[in-house]
Amino acid sequence: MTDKDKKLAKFLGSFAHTKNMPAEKKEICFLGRSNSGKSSLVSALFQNPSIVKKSARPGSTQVVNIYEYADIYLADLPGFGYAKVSRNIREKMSEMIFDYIAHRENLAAAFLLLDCKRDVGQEEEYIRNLFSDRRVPVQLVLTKTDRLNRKEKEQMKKKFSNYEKMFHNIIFTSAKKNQQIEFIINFINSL
Ligand SMILES: Nc1nc2c(ncn2[C@@H]2O[C@H](COP(=O)(O)OP(=O)(O)O)[C@@H](O)[C@H]2O)c(=O)[nH]1
Ligand SMILES: [Mg+2]
Repeated sequence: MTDKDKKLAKFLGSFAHTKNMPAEKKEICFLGRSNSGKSSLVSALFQNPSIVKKSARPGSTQVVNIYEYADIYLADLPGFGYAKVSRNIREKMSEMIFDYIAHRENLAAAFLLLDCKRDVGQEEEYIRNLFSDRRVPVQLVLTKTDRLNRKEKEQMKKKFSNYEKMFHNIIFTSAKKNQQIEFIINFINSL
């Protein structure tokens, strides 16, 4: 697919509370650890990627960036996993994420991103369970697959096949190489 096949998006704003977010359209969210590739993936979906906001540095206000994408909203959530020492999973994540998952009424689906060199951790399982309590389907998106050679890719796919029951879909992507970007766009359009 060429960049012209992608859609123009519009930045709607950065929000620190779910109650302030626009809610006229259905929404799909992107979340994952810091540096998992959220902003890069969102950029890869747009014909005008320069509108995508860079993620806030740790310590600064945690916000959700919302984009209008044809008939749908796309939400880029704050990354989690910065705090190295914490007693429980919730402390590793911004309250914003819990507020969002619990209260965002127009949520239709979630993309949970994970660097393909990592493994599904407690955080990912925890988040996945929060979404299933709300009956929101979660797609596990493995990112940066261009960093693996053919053999590593095979091993990686085998590793993640253990999680097929846990997720609605498992998608192997590279924002850099435009891998499976069309699949994600088609999924968004199908909702
Ligand atoms: N090789 C490669 N690097 C990527 C890809 N996607 C993101 N990155 C890199 O991973 C880092 C984190 O990406 P970013 O999109 O900012 O992650 P975020 O913190 O989840 O928003 C950056 O250095 C990106 O350039 C990809 O598909 N391939
Ligand atoms: Mg980001």
